[in-house]
Amino acid sequence: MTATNVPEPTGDQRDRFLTTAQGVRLPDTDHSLKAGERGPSLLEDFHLREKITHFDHERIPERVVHARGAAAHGVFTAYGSAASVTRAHFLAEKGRETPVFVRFSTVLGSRGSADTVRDTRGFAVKFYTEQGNFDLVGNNIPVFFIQDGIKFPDVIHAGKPQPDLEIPQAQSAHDTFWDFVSLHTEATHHVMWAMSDRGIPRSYRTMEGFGVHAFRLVDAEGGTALVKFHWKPVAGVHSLVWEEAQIAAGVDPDFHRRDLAEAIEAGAFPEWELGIQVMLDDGTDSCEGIDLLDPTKIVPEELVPVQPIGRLRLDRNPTSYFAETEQVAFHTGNLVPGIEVTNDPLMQARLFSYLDTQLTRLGGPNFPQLPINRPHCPVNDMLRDGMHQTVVHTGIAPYRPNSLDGGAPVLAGAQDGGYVQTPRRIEGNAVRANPASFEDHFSQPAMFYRSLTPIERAHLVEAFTFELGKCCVQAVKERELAVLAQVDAELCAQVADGLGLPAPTGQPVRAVPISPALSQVVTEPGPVAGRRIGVVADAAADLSGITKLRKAVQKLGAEVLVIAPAGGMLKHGRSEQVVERTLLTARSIEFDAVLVAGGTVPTRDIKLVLLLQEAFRHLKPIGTWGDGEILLEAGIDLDAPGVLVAGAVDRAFTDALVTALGLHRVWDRAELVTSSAV
Ligand code: HDE
Repeated sequence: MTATNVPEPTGDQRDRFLTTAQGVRLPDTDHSLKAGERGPSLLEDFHLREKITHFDHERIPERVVHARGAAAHGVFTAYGSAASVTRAHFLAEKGRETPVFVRFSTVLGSRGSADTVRDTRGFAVKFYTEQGNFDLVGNNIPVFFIQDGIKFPDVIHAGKPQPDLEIPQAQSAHDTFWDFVSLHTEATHHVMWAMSDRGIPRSYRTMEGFGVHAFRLVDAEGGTALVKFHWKPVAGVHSLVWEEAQIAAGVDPDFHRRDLAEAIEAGAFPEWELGIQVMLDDGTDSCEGIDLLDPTKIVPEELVPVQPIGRLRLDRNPTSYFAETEQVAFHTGNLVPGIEVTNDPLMQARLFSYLDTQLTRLGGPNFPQLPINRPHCPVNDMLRDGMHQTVVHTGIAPYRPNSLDGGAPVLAGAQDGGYVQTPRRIEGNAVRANPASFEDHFSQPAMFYRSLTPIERAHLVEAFTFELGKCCVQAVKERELAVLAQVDAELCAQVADGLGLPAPTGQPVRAVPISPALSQVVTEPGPVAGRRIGVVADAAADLSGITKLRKAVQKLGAEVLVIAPAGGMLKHGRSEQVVERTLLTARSIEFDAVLVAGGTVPTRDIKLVLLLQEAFRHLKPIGTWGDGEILLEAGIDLDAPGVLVAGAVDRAFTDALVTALGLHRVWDRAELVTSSAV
């Protein structure tokens, strides 16, 4: 065989003979070669040695942060509206479609940790553009803990499990984290977001994403603007309640990963709009007094609106977790012409870190050749050799200038699509110091707190009280209370109350603007695509009512799952329903609403009672059709907000359900349930 007709490895093992890595067909993979049936294994058994050796080396180091993640393929479609600020083709050309791979993650936990822990979420997007790969490596929180990348090892060492016993896993509720953030008060803004509902998203599909730093965009004429990137989920911004997050961490640690994959599988493709806040690049790197180089600050949307520039749709699950989700390597330095960096000291450190960390994690410098990392445009570099080189380069002159390869490769100027940096004046003394504008650590945290609705504030207070309540060192709690006193006296007093400690007083009240965009509670119902309604039924239930309900909500992309005492099929008259969950396998966290089908025989089965009471406590719409007896048996107040009882499944019933689902939670019910649950 010549090199040209060697078959490409397909990775598909179906309908083919099992072989060794050398392609030798194998008759047996269950028994090692032994000296007699009862004898020792023979060293000459090449199959045994290869199989065990490869297995011994199957694991690679997990990411030093963001180890736990889930990803999907999709497409980004540009609106063309960004043409006025950038020459990057994938953003500027109306209707241009660019393939993407998006990885969501938690930050602190190990690769096997639970999805629903309280943490920041990563939102990393690789755009395979025709001008090369662009990575927008963002988070679901628009600010960061630190202003200078040199502090990154510190904040991560403090947040990771404590080094003596390696506990707690995947959470910030411990002394070292609060020790650090109470001493390093520039972290306060990020901490406020992490303790808010943003720290426990309902799903990846309902998270906002932020580029965090200001980027410099360059248009076709060389004009520049500073921008902040925002991803806005079409499904709305929604969160879990704390008890749900805790239950999910045990009952279904893959909660977010499963949700993403199942939504895509069901055709409820998650979508986001990409938007930019555009600010003047006038040499001051600031906007209305906000330092754009300080990654602990936002620019309120009311001040600079987010302008939509394109749409992201995730429509394909990975086929190999390892090859794709684990081996994908994001890098903030993967930029394309028209997108440049700024002097933000956090961004500057990241430009070094990502490429560096992949060398250890992916075992050498050739990881850009891995299929998931490969650009979709031609690559013609002069990088050679190294571990795991897969390209068979031709030519003999991987250097410039050369004459032996005819002077190739040639260089691209701006007119050929080359990445030509915009000249920018840089001067100053070499100093280890921050500008004075980085000093205000409390005004924006105060703005964040005061922009939340009362229920969101209550959640924030509870989160602080929980996390500090898990700390053992009194001085750490007291110091964090002193920090909160600087943010807001009411917040501080409530947390202090919960901890049983005195609240520091005497801090001036800060006059801060309110930014309604910071609240995620909606008053108008949003879309319900991808939402799940659990319907409890038994053989006596009105199964045709379930069919009607399913038809009504399926049109909107929502799903009905039947829960019954046992698996199999339910049959009643001429109606049938497949049982998707039993009372043993169902848990309330999976559903956005829980109903009981009319006619279902009332029971006090504790699993049913728990299902209904949890859904009630977590402020989900619940309901039934028929006399409602079964809800009463479970102790549900039929007059409580968001409890839907109707004679039959009719238009009014399904409309009320869809409206309640679209509002995400029945917030009016909050005061009826104990605060510790929600
Ligand atoms: Fe990262 N970060 N980061 N980070 N980061 C990594 O790169 C780092 C920061 C973010 O799904 C690492 O490949 C430094 C901000 C995401 O694969 C590492 C600093 C933001 C992901 C690294 C930051 C992020 C990472 C670990 C401070 C939001 C997961 C593994 C200067 C804007 C990407 C890896 C994925 C991953 C370094 C701060 C987002 C070590 C030094 C701010 C979403 O290179």
